[in-house]
Amino acid sequence: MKLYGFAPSPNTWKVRAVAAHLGIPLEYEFVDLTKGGSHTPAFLALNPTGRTPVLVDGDFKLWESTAILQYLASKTPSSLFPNDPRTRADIVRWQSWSLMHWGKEGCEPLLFQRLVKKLLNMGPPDEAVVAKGVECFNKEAKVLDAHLAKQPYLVGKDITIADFSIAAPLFHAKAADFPLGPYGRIQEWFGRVSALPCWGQTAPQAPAAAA
Ligand SMILES: N[C@@H](CCC(=O)N[C@@H](CS)C(=O)NCC(=O)O)C(=O)O
Repeated sequence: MKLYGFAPSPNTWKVRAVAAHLGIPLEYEFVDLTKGGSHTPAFLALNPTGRTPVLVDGDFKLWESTAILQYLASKTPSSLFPNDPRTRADIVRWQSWSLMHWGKEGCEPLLFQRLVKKLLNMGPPDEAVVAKGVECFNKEAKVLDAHLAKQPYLVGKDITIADFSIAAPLFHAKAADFPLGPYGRIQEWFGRVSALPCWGQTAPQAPAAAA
């Protein structure tokens, strides 16, 4: 299987980390987003939305990182995506929350305004967008922190792909100054998730050497 991605992006990193955790070999091809690499005709033939990551498994092309996580974890039985309807629904529930709220409204605006803009020389952060991002981050973090008081991982006592999805943006928490201070249980949980060797094995190098 081959993954086209941009290593520093949480969307690519979490896919590579899950594959490494499951022992699934992935050939990796770096797509240089800083040079429009996801908008070439060759890339658009893989993903017409022009975004990374994309997984190619034989004649099957799959884009959207959440779908890729589910596909990889369905191929190799483990705690990550067990074949039990309620557990799967619970995992998909947290991934859906992440796509729409935790990631989209909280983490991504702060990542873009405070980190991506700096790396790409796109000017100063838009402080109105930052303020809204901080408000949304706090709103969702309160829910996540309270939930993690009940159990060590999002869906119970075992780690699942929901933990990978929701933890991935937090690797850039310091650089994007996420307001994590009041959320001790999120910090403890992230400590457990990020201690898995698969993250280090697939970690991006310095941004300048993002391949
Ligand atoms: N919902 C998508 C988001 C993918 C996405 O936004 N990828 C970004 C990098 S984080 C990208 O490739 N952007 C290039 C572009 O929009 O031109 C997923 O989870 O795969």
